[in-house]
Amino acid sequence: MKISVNKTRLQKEIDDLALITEAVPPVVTRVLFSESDLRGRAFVKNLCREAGLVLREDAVGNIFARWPGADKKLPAVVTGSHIDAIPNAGKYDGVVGVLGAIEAIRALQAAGFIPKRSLELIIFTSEEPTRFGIGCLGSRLLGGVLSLERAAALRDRDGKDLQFWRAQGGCQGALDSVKLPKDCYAAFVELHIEQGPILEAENIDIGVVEKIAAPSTLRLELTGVGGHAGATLMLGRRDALLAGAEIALAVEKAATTTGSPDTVGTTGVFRVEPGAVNSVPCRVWLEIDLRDTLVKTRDAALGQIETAVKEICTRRKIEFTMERLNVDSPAICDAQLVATTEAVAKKLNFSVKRMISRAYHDSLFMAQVCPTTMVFIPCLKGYSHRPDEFSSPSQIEKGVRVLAAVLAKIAAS
Ligand code: HGY
Ligand code: MN
Ligand code: MN
Repeated sequence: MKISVNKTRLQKEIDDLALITEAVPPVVTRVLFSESDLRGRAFVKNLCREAGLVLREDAVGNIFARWPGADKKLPAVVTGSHIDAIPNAGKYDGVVGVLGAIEAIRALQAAGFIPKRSLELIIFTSEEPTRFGIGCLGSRLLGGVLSLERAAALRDRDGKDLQFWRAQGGCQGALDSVKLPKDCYAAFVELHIEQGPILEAENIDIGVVEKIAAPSTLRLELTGVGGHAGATLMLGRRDALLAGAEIALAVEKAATTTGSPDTVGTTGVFRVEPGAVNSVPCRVWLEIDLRDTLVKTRDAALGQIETAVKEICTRRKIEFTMERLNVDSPAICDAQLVATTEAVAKKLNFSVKRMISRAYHDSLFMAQVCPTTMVFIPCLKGYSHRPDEFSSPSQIEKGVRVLAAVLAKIAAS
C-alpha cells in the first residue's frame, strides 16, 4: 500500500493552528481551556470531522476521533498527542502528533485502506503543567493515575479549581467516567518531535522510544516579612525572594551532583510579591521540575532539595509550604511494539534509533492503559518550549509515514 502524505496541506494546518495563540505569533501559547485552547480544539475537531472521524469528548475534555473498523469488537489502535502549549512555546510540540495523525489517517483513507480494528486519535487535555502545575492531566485520568480527590483539589495560581476550568471548557459528565478500562486499546503510538538534539546531530530520520524519563514537580510558597526597601535595615530582614534564590541554587546543586548526566532540575516558576523595586519581597512561589531516567537517582535528588528547603527557611526565618504535585515513575515502552515500529521505519528505508525520551508525554500514562511507544522526528538543534522550535516538512512527512504504516499494520489484524 503506497502511503502518500500531503506535506503542503499538513504544513498549512500546522501554520494555521500556530496563529491560534494568546501570544503574538510566531510565539504560541495555549493554556488549558483558555479562549485560544478552545479555539485550537475547535480547529482540530473540524479537521477530524472533515476526515469523516466520529468525535466524542470525555468529562475532562479529552477528545476522541475514531475511524470505525470492520470489527467493532476488537480493541482499537490509538494515536494522539496534545495541542495545549506553555507560554512562549513553538508550533510543533504536541501538534505534530495530532495534525500528523489526522494526515496519517487521511493518507490511509486515500490509499484505500480498510481497517479491521478501529483507529482512534486522542487529543489529550492539558499535557502541559501550566494551569495546575501538573502535566498530563487528561492522560493521568484516562490511566487512573490521578485520584479523583487529587484532581478535585487542583488549583491554579488564582485559586480556581478544575471544576471551574471544566465549566469554561464545556466539559460534561462526572470525572469518574474518564478512566479507561485496562486493555481497552490494542496499542498506543504517539508521534512527537524529539525535543532534544540527538536525531539531528546523528542525522537519523526516526527515533523509537523505549523509555520515558520520570518527572516530578514541587510547589513551594515562601512567606517572609515585607517592608520598605529604604527603611528596613538588612539585619533581621526576612526576605522571601532571597530564600527562594538559595533554593533555586540548591535545585541546581542537587541536579548536578548525582553523578548522572540524566538528572535535570529546573526552577521554572518563580513569582514574587509585591514585586515593587522599593519593597522587600514578602511572598514567593516556586515550581520546581526534577527528572531522571532512574527513579532512585531522581528521588535522592528530590530528598536533597526538600532537606535544603527546610534548612534555608529555618535559617532565614521564612515560613513555607512545600507540596509534591507529582512524583511519577518512568514508562517502559512495549518491546514488541518498539520492534514493530523500528521494522516499519527500516522497511520505509528510514534510518532509525531506539531512544529514551527525556521529555514526558501523554505516552507516559497511556503505557498504564495499553502497549505504548513513541515515534520521534528530529527538531532544529533540539530546541523546544521556545518559538524557534522547528521540524521540516520532510522530517514531519517521514514521521507521519511511519505512524500511518504502524497504525495500518496493527489495525489490519
Ligand atoms: O515538560 C515536558 O516534558 C513536556 O513537554 N510537557
Ligand atoms: Mn511540551
Ligand atoms: Mn509535548
